Amino acid sequence: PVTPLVPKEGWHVMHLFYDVDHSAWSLLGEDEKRAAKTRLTELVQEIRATKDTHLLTYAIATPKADIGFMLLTPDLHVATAYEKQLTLSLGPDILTPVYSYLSQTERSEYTTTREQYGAETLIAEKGLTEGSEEYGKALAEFDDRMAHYLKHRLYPVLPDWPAICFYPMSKRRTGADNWYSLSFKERAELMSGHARVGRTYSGRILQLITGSTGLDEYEWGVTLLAKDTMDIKAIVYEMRFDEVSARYAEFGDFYIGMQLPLDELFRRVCL
Ligand code: 76R
Repeated sequence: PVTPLVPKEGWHVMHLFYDVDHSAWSLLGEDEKRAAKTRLTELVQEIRATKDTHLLTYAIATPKADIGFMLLTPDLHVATAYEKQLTLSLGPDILTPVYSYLSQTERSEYTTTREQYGAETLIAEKGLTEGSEEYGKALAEFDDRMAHYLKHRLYPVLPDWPAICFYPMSKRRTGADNWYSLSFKERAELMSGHARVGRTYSGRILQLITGSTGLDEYEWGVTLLAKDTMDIKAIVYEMRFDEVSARYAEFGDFYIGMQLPLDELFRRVCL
């Protein structure tokens, strides 16, 4: 047996994008087509039944790709085995990989601590007096939110919200704009501005930031789930004005998908 390749904390994450080869598909008989779809359906069920493993299935808008999968699982061997099986499940040559991204869930380097968040923010945001009962309550609420947030970063359970947006990004390293030559304090301060913008989208955007330095082309994968594509457009636009993105962010290609159960997904991509 192969020794599992599991990170000390968190999971491996693969974003997989495929084109459907309709000329290869059209050569299959009706029985073969039905058998192929059953194979993929059973594989998806098997993956979803695996411990600590999640799989999102979605249709991609525009011809950038047809089908997208987001796979989260601890062991890189398991992730890779499932990825190969997903690719082949409809038969050889039916699903052609067009883009993929490998990353890991990670805790944030800058997650706001109680001390950082503390008095000033609560007083400014909620008009509370330090030491009052409401102030204590607000701090406790903050602790709850952060505990939940930390757990979500490493071991996320993603909701079935219909719109999914994926793009990779890095922090700039050119000339005077080198994120990696800033001190921790400077970076943490900048990131708190980023988090402030992000928090105003609570309930509308579910974001998952996964780290990919040394694993893939960019430094992070950004996955955004939303109920309204306008919220995706709005948050990405608003963040462009925030210094962290305005000055330091570099982006890869954007993929927009619609989460769908498999039978709907087959219909959507004309299988
Ligand atoms: O509350 C907290 O303290 C968590 C703060 C937080 C961190 C540390 C946070 C909050 N993010 C963090 C880290 Mn984010 N995020 C992005 C993008 O398109 C763009 O311009 C950027 C893409 C979006 C849309 C987004 C949304 N974030 C990061 C990191 C790691 C940086 C590093 O380590 O240097 C990246 C790359 C990144 C990018 N962020 C939030 C959001 C949202 C919606 C939140 C609020 C989460 C919440 O509190 O519910």
